[in-house]
Amino acid sequence: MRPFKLSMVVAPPQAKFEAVVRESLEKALRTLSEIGFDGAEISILDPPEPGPLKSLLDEYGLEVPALSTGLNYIHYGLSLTSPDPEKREKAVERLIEIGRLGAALGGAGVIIGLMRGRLVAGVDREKAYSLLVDNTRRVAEACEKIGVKVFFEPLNRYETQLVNTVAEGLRLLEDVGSDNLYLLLDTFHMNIEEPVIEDSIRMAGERIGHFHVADSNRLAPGMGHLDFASILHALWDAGYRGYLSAEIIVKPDLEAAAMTTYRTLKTAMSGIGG
Ligand code: LER
Ligand code: MN
Repeated sequence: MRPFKLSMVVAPPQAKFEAVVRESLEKALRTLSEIGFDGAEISILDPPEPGPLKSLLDEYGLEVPALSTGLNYIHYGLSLTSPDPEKREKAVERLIEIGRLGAALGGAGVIIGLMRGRLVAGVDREKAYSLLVDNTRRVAEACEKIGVKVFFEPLNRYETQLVNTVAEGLRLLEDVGSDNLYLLLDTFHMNIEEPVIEDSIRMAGERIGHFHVADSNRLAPGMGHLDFASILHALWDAGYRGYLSAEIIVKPDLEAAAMTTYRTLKTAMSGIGG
């Protein structure tokens, strides 16, 4: 048995975000299943009916470890810290709605990444942080009742000014104070923000709930210069036993990127967990 299961982030073809698979869902799931992936992380814009999605996942024998949500910020401007109260409320509602979909898909966690928002005119840092804490708590508590976890992702400084590092992520978890809230760590962001990726993984320890992999250039693991054997050893030592979910720029094409991801991670995992 492998120490970690493998998935890849799949988004609708119209998604305005490049580090994801943007093919028809059927083709993406078929490709991942044929290569040997265990799951697919689905990026949700407008939550679909769970039935047909579940049938397709069952057909290809794939689980859903988590649902990404950032498209709701990119396409609709929904953010937990928006100066517009209506957008903030819609962001909270949308995350909970995605939580319900996650429950219907067997317990897929809900990701808060870009939906935390950015610092914009009209909301100062202190106010934005307090909105972030309060609204993240509302989502975490509602999702606890629904039976799905919430994963908060530190993002690098070029994407937001709110929670860039693992240390800031841990502080947010403490300020929110919910046992249903975990960190999602992403090697692409950590490569920019953390002094030593492995040390930050060990520091986050049991608070890691989900894990995104991409190489230093956000291409498939193996196409940049990150040391995945070392990173995955640290992740295992930290007690994490969940999915490695590839959130990558798909180049040169889906088959090649997925195959490179699969081979690199399989090799990096060999020798872990004995
Ligand atoms: C989302 O998981 C992510 O990593 C962000 O870079 C989205 O912009
Ligand atoms: Mn990510």
